[in-house]
Amino acid sequence: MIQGRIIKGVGGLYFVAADGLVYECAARGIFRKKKIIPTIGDNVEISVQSAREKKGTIESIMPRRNCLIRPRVANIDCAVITFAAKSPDINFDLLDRFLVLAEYQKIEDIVICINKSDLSAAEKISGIYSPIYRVFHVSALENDGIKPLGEYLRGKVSVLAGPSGVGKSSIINRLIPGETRMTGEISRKIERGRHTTRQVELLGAGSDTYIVDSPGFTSLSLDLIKPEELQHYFKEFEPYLDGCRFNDCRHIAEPGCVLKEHVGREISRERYERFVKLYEMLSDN
Ligand SMILES: Nc1nc2c(ncn2[C@@H]2O[C@H](COP(=O)(O)OP(=O)(O)OP(=O)(O)O)[C@@H](O)[C@H]2O)c(=O)[nH]1
Ligand SMILES: [Mg+2]
Ligand SMILES: [Zn+2]
Repeated sequence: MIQGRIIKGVGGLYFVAADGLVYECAARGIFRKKKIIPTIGDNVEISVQSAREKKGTIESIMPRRNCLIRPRVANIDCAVITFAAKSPDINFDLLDRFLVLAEYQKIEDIVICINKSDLSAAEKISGIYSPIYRVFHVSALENDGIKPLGEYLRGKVSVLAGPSGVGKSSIINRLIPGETRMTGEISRKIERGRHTTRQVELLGAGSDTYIVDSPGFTSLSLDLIKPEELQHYFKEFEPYLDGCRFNDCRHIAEPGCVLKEHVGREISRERYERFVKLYEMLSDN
């Protein structure tokens, strides 16, 4: 039995990196019976059927530290929430949803990456988000700002998540030179329409470093989250959650709400307004 990590799944088969090799593995039937879905990023034990053909079977799956839902990846160290400064413009509702979902998934290290800095400076993002999260401004096109991002991700398993067309694959192409991922640009040249990433895949980026490219999406459901929990996923609210007059203050319209006193000061009014909007949406479900 050897230990490895699932880096890719294709039609019920799993590719497991172990001891510097990649094994093509089937999963034991028991997983399906127990409704356990082997997931990219899983640490697994495999038995090797054929060393020559590099074929094996997944025998067991180690407990997961966390598991992101969109994209579905387990044991993530760092979520890089990726948007573009322009083209497409930043959808702040969607940005906050990504952040909330990452917080809800208990990803310890969450950073924001704003690509296409060649098109706009994205000052608004810095103003609102830099006090809360580390923000990287990069241009995959001009290979600008990529190095500090790469250094930050070294030794971690990271996922680039964000809408379609913001340049996730382009950034990864810069972070992992050599193996070129398909991006929107490339396939326009071969005239097959715009290429978007379809596969979730763990890409090796040096020793102990993995980066997950993922398909972009334009909406993100937060239905799993209870409205009263939402306050815990707005990270900058944390210092002010316990001071309110009512223990179960929802920080919406209650008298004696201390959190609201900090809106427009330590808490950005926009972020607070999006919190209220999300809260109301979750309450309507
Ligand atoms: N101006 C500019 N364009 C960029 C930059 N990075 C990527 N692009 C372009 O943006 C388009 C989308 O890039 P992709 O890397 O395919 O975007 P993606 O986020 O992987 O998209 P999906 O796979 O659909 O989720 C392509 O036409 C890229 O050439 C950048 O830094 N500046
Ligand atoms: Mg892509
Ligand atoms: Zn309150």
